[in-house]
Amino acid sequence: MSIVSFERRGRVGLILVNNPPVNAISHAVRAGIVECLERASSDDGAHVLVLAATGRTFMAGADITEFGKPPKAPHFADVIAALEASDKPMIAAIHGSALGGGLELALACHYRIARADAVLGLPEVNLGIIPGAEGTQRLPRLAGLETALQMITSGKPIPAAKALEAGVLDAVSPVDADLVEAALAYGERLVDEKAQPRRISEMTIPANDAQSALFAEWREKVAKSARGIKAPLRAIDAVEAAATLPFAEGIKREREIFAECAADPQSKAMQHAFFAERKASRLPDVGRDIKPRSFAHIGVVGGGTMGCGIALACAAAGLTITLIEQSDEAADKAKGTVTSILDASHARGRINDAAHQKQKDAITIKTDMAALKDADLIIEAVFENMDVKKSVFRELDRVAKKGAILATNTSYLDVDEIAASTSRPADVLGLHFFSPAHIMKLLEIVRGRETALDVLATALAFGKAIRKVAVVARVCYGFIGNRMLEGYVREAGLLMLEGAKPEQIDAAIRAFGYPMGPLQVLDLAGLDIGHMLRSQFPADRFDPHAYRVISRLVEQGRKGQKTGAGIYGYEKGNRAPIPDPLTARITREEAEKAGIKQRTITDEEIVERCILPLINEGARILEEGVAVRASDIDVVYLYGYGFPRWRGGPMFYANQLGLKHVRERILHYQAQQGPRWWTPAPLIEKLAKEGKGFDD
Ligand code: T1G
Repeated sequence: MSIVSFERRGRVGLILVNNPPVNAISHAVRAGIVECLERASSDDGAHVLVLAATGRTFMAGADITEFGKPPKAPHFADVIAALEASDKPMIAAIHGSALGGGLELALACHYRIARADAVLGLPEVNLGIIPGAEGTQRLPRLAGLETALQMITSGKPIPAAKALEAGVLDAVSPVDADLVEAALAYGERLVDEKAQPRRISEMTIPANDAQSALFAEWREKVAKSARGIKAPLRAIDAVEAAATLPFAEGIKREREIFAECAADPQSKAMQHAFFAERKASRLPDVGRDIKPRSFAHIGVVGGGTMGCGIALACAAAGLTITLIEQSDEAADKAKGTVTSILDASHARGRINDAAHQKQKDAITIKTDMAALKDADLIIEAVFENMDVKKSVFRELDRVAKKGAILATNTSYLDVDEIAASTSRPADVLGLHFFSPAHIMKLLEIVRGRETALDVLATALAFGKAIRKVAVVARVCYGFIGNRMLEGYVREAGLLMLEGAKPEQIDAAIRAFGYPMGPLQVLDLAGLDIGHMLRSQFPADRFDPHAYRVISRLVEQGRKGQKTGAGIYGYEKGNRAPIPDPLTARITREEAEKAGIKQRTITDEEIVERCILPLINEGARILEEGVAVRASDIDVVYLYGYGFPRWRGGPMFYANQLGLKHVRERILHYQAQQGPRWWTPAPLIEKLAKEGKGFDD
């Protein structure tokens, strides 16, 4: 079937796009639509035309793989113009996701019908750009400024029902009806009614003096939510042009702003992130021919925060869960946790009544491991201690059915050692969730030495089913994310001893683009977590001074927000960190003991000292084969640790800095701090010498 086809059905011409998997609007699609439009307009038997797409979705946007390449005619503007100029009424028939350029093509049509489960959106800001096919000019004219500003600055799609209400759609067809048939019938009706083309570009936005206040309010709101990303604010400028300029000038303005955003490094980073996330689930040795095992029935061992979060994530994906706790009391507590989270989600309107009940019913809590005998995939989420985990796995080995997959949620411990405590190491791997497990998107899949390929394929399919972003790591201390985190936390601790106040460190890292600085995060997660973990390893494994302040705070019961005080103080019921004189005193004492002179430290040094160790450790992870590719490391940091998406991730950021520069700066800190933590990874030495980046 050609990429765009035309056929006449009754008195209606049907233009069908067929460019799997998401009907991305490539050059061939653009040329095909223009060519079919010419054929349709000269077919006298076709009085109304329908533009639709095959497969799982209407056009989901421009073909992002063409970005950065010289654009080839017909350009988007040519296709948009041809559609809107058609003197035969054009109907867009939407199913799946009409996104970006896809929705913009639909707006160039004169009428729009969608299947009830379709979504419509302009997500370009997620790629660091703004809609570039006149969407910023047509959507406000059709749906009003508020709806347009909300959709374009958030990048979030809206469901068909809402789009109908907002005037973006003219009709919605039932999910089980054939959309094309519904669109053709709609076309026949328009023929009977002698309907005329309705061109949005000819509509105007009624000027009113409240507009400048509206744009000012939106600029203030978006400046906060955009967290350093420029595109959402630039999108407001483009929408404002729709309200203040004639259409022809408005699209010129849109094009200028689009070009500025497209040229900005932010958009390169965010497009990198888009593809990196999808690449991460591809393993060189796990082809699509490897069939995943079933995972309909999930077992969870441990009903603490993690266990309940994992159970909830599975319930939200429609899976059945049996959760095991050790006692009736612990089981009741777990039931309470799960119920209160679902009730809160329901109260906030996140889930409807049916989903609320269904997800509650999906989770059965028991106290006998034998209840897991039919589970397909069992996830252990008990206390982070090797002996405890081994005893759980020995029992699972006895109870679980043949072919069941046994996964540990450990954050650090050796998955191979855990696997060796069972008779089925090929069925064992790590599924490292991030807390809270029902919210955080990242899932580190830790493949053991013996993990079978179909077990990996199952884990990848499971990750997609529960809407996680999965990255595969091999076994090492801390896998990818936590292993890199160690250097980040160590340097924050040393910077405190050397004279940078906690609030300066956190502010510098927030200015770099993180939502929270390292010390705020430690107070949020609990200072005792890392403290307890480090105590399980020989002391000389860690820097002798970096954690002294934290250790003393923990010894005084100051474990962070959960105890009302940690590195910072907190007022009751308020999470805002308050610089604390006790921490300052302990820091001075520990600096003196360590013979560390306090000095004024620049924000630039803080950023380099915290970020370069991520890059250096990431390079080691790459050269050891713990991560398959550099972009996987970026995905871990974007989805699990708050690294700013508009910087693409630590490895993408390093490529943009240049590895020669990265090496030089590491050597600069080697001179200041010594070689133990500041020796460039061999891969950085090699690539810097060759003038290459991590992806070369
Ligand atoms: N271009 C090229 N490839 C794309 C693509 C796109 N727009 N969208 C998805 N793919 C690939 C993706 O890499 C993956 O490839 C496969 O399709 C399935 O995707 C002019 C300039 C549509 C909601 O931002 O949000 O229009 O890994 O795994 O989970 O103003 O894809 O199989 O080889 O994500 O079912 C605006 C981006 C572009 C939409 C489907 N549009 N895509 O999700 O599948 S800019 C977007 C998505 C633009 C105009 C501007 C999602 C999806 P592979 P998937 P999914």
